[in-house]
Amino acid sequence: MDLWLTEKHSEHAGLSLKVTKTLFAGESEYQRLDIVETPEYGRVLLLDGLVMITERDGFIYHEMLVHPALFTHPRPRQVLIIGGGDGGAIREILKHESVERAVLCEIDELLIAKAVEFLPGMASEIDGRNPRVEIKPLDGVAYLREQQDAFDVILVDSTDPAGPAAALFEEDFYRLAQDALKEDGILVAQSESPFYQGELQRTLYANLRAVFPIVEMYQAFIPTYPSGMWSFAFAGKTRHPLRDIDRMRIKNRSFATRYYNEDLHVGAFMLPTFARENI
Ligand code: AG3
Repeated sequence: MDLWLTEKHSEHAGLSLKVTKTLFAGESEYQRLDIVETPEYGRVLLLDGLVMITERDGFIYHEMLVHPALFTHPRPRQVLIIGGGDGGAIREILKHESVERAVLCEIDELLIAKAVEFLPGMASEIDGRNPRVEIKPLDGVAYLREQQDAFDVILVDSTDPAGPAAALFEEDFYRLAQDALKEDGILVAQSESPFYQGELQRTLYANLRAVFPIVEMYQAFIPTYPSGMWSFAFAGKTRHPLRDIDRMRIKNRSFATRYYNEDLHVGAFMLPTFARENI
């Protein structure tokens, strides 16, 4: 007998995956957590029934969340990630040799523990053993309130804006982030699907523009997310992701990537007309 899971992306469409095994199913203080095995996408992490990351296409999301900001900043040393309990973004951050400290501010400790247990390829750096990684099991808003002039880059690796993540899409949150960033600071936040969430994007980008002088949207193709077309918001105090990059620094990077490269860094910011209208 076949077992399938479906995530609805709209009232009448969705993504279906065949499931061969359930590795974990449980509930934390904050959300429902499932990790399942699928033949097509490998292990899949779901929060409240929504696909957060898969072993097969997760590299696209994590590379694109991390590298555009870290290659636009002249020398990122202190990096904060809010959310990101699967550890995939931390792994990418640590590939940058300039990074001295990567702080993971993830509210859900059960998520971290289960990622370490069942998603070793992503979560290998969040098991508490890497001295460059600091784990703060805290609410992102509460943590940011205590931080001033502390980070070069802040990455928001959140769920959809419902439940615990809703506050991470608000203007007040972006103001706290701006205060927590140093002079050339950059914030990047996952900003949902331009195809399905135009209205939400317009609010989110207006909130960012109220706070940061430089705001741009870039996109990546992520097959398991709603519509496959996913976006990230880039917000900078001084650095612009197209005008202030050194293509040779990206081309001559000391580590391999499977999606991100010096051409794609530029290309990702070129938007179709309907998406441009959302920012
Ligand atoms: N964060 C973005 C996932 C949002 C996907 N939404 C959905 N499936 N409805 C992923 C967090 C992984 N670190």
